[in-house]
Order: sequence, then structure tokens, then C-alpha cells
Amino acid sequence: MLIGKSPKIPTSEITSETTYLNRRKFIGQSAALIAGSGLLSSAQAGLQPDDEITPEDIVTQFNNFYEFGTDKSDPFENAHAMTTDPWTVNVSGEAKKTGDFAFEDIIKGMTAEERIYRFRCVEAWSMVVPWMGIPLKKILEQFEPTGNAKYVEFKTLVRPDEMPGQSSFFSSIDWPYTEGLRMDEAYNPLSIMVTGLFGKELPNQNGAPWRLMVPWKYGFKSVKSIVSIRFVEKEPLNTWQQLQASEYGFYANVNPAVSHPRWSQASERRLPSTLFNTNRRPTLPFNGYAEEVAHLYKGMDLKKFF
Ligand SMILES: Nc1nc2c(c(=O)[nH]1)N[C@H]1C(S)=C(S)[C@@H](COP(=O)(O)O)O[C@H]1N2
Ligand SMILES: [Mo]
Repeated sequence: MLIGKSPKIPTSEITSETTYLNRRKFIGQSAALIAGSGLLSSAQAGLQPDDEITPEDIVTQFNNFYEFGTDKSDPFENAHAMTTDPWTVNVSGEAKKTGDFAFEDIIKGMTAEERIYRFRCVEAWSMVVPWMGIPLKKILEQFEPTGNAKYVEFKTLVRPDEMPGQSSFFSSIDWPYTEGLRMDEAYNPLSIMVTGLFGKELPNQNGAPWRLMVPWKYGFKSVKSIVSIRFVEKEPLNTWQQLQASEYGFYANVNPAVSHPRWSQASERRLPSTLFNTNRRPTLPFNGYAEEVAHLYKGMDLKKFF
């Protein structure tokens, strides 16, 4: 039952599931489909001619969600234990409207749009995912952030009895998983809150009931299962920077010219890949979205602000 958990999606905007099951479907074809369904052209921004949608079983069974374990298969195996209804979100900080809100009330009257985005993990694998989402700006504006709100910080649920990774002796993460964006990044039209994928409700392992998606940044910015939104004046300390500041920064813009200290970022491995066909392709600046976002970083040394 979608009501109360996910915004209603007009059927005209849902591409039939059988389309997605066609594993060899190229973006060229899906672009025609999008045009036919009247979606925004921004849905296609950044896609390259040889991009094709990653098979659904990879998108939903090869995950990073350390709250459920560190193996790529752990989230799919363990995340069903997370209860996402009811879901309360605390809004705080530099905004006129703060407090506890029911997830359904925040997204009431908003429509999830399909956005097919390239998705690049800092570990150098990549996918192409048909997300369903709501522009982040639309969501944040309703809380009327004040002039002091320079950044927005997001936090994931903490519930160790449903999230085995949070009570693991081996975890060095200081929960909750925390991320943040500069307000102008958050208000960029590419930034969305994801509530679904492949035309369906968002699976737990992908960050139900909603997660962030900023396609020009490494995947760790896209914080899952969000329960806290805080408007702040100072740059938030995000989880991966807190863990290893020499390897992970705040900005995390996809950048072939800035290597991770332990591996190059010049190329990426597009899933599905095998030992014999690693399916490597060059990394694109801002993950292919330079035209839409490069202006946000004018005058900044992106080797320093990595
Ligand atoms: N709460 C939380 N959010 C998270 C993570 C996590 O471990 N915990 N992993 C991040 C990383 S490193 C990546 S690559 C993406 C993976 O998203 P996906 O599993 O939906 O592909 O989620 C990001 N969001
Ligand atoms: Mo990642």
C-alpha cells in the first residue's frame, strides 16, 4: 500500500516494469520513453549515449548501508527488519518551522518524478539508476530556513535492535550516519529526495522511506533513511570525513583528477562487471553533470575542497 508511505505517482510518469526487465535497454530508447511521458528534460541531464540502466537486482542487492553490515549483500539480507511506518522526521536549527513531523505530512501533495541518474561510489563502481524523487528544494523550503542557514545536515535513523551494524563491535562509525550539503547545492535542481526506484516504493536496503540523491557527488553523500534535517551556519562534519579526513572530505564531488589516497579515480567500473570484463570507463568531472553544477564551485580549489 503506497498511501501514507510514498507520494502518489501519476501512472503517466511510471515506465512499465517490463521495460526495466529488458536488461539490454539503452538510454537512447528510454529517452524516447521519457519524452513520450512528458517528463522534465532534467531527467536526462548528464546521461551519456552509452549509459544503460543497471539491472534492478544489482541496484537492490549490491548496496552500501553500514547500519546493516559492511558486506555488499548485508543490506539486502538484513534491512527487512527496519520498520519504516510510522516515520518521524525532526527538523531543527536555522528555520522558522521546526519540530517533529510525520514523513507523510512533509511530502503531502508532492509528486515524485522519475530521474535517471548516473551513480558513482567513491570505491569506483558505478550504476545508472531510475530513481523516483522530489526536488530537495521543494521539501526544504516549506520549513522556511533563515538567512543564517548556510548548510543543511541530514541524519539516519539509529535503532540498533533493527540495525545489526550499529551494535557491531567492529563498527568504528559514530552513529548516526551524518551528511550535509551547502544550501545552494541542496537547492540545485538535480538534488532530490528519493522515495522510490524502478517505479516502485523504495526498498529498505536503498534507504526507505527516503534518502538523498546528489548525482554529481560520490555515493556516500546520499544519506539513507533520514530522520533528522538540521539547518546550520557551519559546515557539518559528515561521517566519512570524521572517520578518515585524509581520504574523504565534505564536498565529495566526483573528480577524475583527484585520486583517493589508495586508488585512482580516473576510471570507474560500471556494474554489472566481471573478473574478465571489468567494464571500465573514464570518470567524468562531476560525474557527467558539470554543465548543471560546475558553477557552484567557481573559484574553489577542488583539490583542496575534495
Ligand atoms: N545511512 C547510510 N547511508 C548511506 C550509506 C551508509 O552506510 N549508511 N552508504 C553510502 C554509500 S557509501 C553509498 S555508495 C550509497 C549506496 O546506495 P545504494 O546502496 O542505494 O546503491 O549509500 C550511501 N548512504
Ligand atoms: Mo559509496
